Amino acid sequence: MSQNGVNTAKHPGRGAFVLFEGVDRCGKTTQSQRLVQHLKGKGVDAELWRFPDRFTAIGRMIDSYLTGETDTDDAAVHLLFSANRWEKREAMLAALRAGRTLIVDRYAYSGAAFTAAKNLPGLDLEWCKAPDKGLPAPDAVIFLAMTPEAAALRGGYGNERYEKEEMQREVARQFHLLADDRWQTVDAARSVEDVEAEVRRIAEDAVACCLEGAPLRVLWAGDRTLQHLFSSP
Ligand code: DGP
Repeated sequence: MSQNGVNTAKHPGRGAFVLFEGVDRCGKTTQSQRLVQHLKGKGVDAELWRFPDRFTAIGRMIDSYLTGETDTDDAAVHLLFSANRWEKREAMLAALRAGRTLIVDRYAYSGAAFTAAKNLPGLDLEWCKAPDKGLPAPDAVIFLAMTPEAAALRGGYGNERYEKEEMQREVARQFHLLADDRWQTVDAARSVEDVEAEVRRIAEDAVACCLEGAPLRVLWAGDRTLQHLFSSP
């Protein structure tokens, strides 16, 4: 029933929401993919999600902004990124209710950190957080810590809008201001296997807590929870 802290038996508890955050090229994609495979191998119903979801109508606008095809006002594009998360909220809740664990590559912390990193008048970190308040909060945030310089050495940045060392340095600074009680910093400069071992431990703990019925919290809203949505009929 229980291996390495993960209970794989059928249970009335909900799925866990495990989030990866970090600067570009810190290894989120590799680690999130490996984690899903690992959890599935242990009999956990797990699925990989990624924000921005570039395949919705809003996501296509975001994609065109990121690739430089279009220019959009900074405040407006910030709200598009947030809307892209809100449009997935119902599906996210339904999956968690069905007992599915979601491993999510970026979410509202990236939303706040990337816009705040632009240091634009009026768009401070509190303003940046506001539109995402009320979304489901992650049960664990795995912050893959890596300096932008080290990240740049990993094959270099691509050509998208934010893939520049100076921007990434400011994003890292903003991320540190966003660390909360669900936040776990993992040194991502180590080998894939070492990072993975720590990631597994954090995720398995979250899965176990949620199986036992840990309430899903509301993002950036203190102790508010969404537990009423998870009660049995
Ligand atoms: P990715 O598909 O994970 O490589 O993300 C694309 C880029 O968009 C990356 O540089 C991070 C940035 N990004 C992700 N989410 C948000 C967001 O909500 N707001 C802003 N401004 N940028 C974001």
